[in-house]
Amino acid sequence: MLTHQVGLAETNEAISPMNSSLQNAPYQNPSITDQETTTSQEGIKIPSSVSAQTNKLLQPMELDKDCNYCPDLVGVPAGLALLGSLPDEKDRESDEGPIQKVLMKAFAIGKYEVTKAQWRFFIEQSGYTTTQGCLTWVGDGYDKPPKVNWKETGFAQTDDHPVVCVSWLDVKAYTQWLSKISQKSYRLPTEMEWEYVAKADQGLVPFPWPSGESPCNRANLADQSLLRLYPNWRLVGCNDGFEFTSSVGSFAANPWGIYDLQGNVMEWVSDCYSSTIQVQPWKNSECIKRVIKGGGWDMTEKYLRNAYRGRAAAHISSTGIGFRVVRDFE
Ligand SMILES: [Ca+2]
Ligand SMILES: [Ca+2]
Repeated sequence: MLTHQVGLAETNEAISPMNSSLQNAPYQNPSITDQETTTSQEGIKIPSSVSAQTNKLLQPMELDKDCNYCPDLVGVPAGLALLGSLPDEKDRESDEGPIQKVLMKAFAIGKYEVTKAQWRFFIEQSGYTTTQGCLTWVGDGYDKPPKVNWKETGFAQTDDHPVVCVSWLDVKAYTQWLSKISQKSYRLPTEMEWEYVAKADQGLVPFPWPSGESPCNRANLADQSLLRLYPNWRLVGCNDGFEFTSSVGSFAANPWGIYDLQGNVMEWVSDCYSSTIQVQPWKNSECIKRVIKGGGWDMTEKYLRNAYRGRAAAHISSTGIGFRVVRDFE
């Protein structure tokens, strides 16, 4: 369950960076996407600066937050990421390959999706104006009702629900602001980092739960509770108890102690979408769509698979898309 609920009374508190338990650790961990890579005989792509000295985190570990309204973080260790899905995976799509093996450096990632309270604090402190026009299902298609935005989503949300109606441009601005006020290096996860954490050393599995287990026990997805409002929607045949978004941390954590990677809201990642998995960063400034991972409250199990690759243009926002952050070790 959520353990960091914060009250509105704290909204105007001054931000003071807190000491991270890893602040003085000897990490040198720039983003893997900024690195040159070499390929080993086994076909594993290895960032050139990876070494035993720069990856000392041996297991996932909760870290201190950098400020009251900063996201909770979990440090994840260096390790081998397996990206993509096996050809015989149920519901696999053609853009989920070729399978990549990449040696990842340690980094910290949001324990939860960024919440509405955390987003409100950003807006109040920065004066940022969120992208207008939030895609919303209106019964016979998607529209952008003028009154729907991150504050008023058209369904009930409390402060510990994930923020939605935020575009890729908006969430990038959030990470830049967070970096400035915390004096740490925040950014969106790369697609590789997101999938590395979602698979959590379990191999090329479609989900973090055992085959055959009801997804409604493990994630907030498009379940039978949506039927009343979305009678023609594609739904799974079970009930997870939440029509729309749920409080972050309402379902069990994955093996690395990270919540809601699958379901609740889809999550923006930094990568530009292409028809195959790209290990190297997209350098083209004319990126058309950004990748979205994990499926959400309005999607069926198929879209919650670790390897599924949603996508949307950077200026698009919707009631189903949110995000989580990554923080580099200094
Ligand atoms: Ca649900
Ligand atoms: Ca999610």
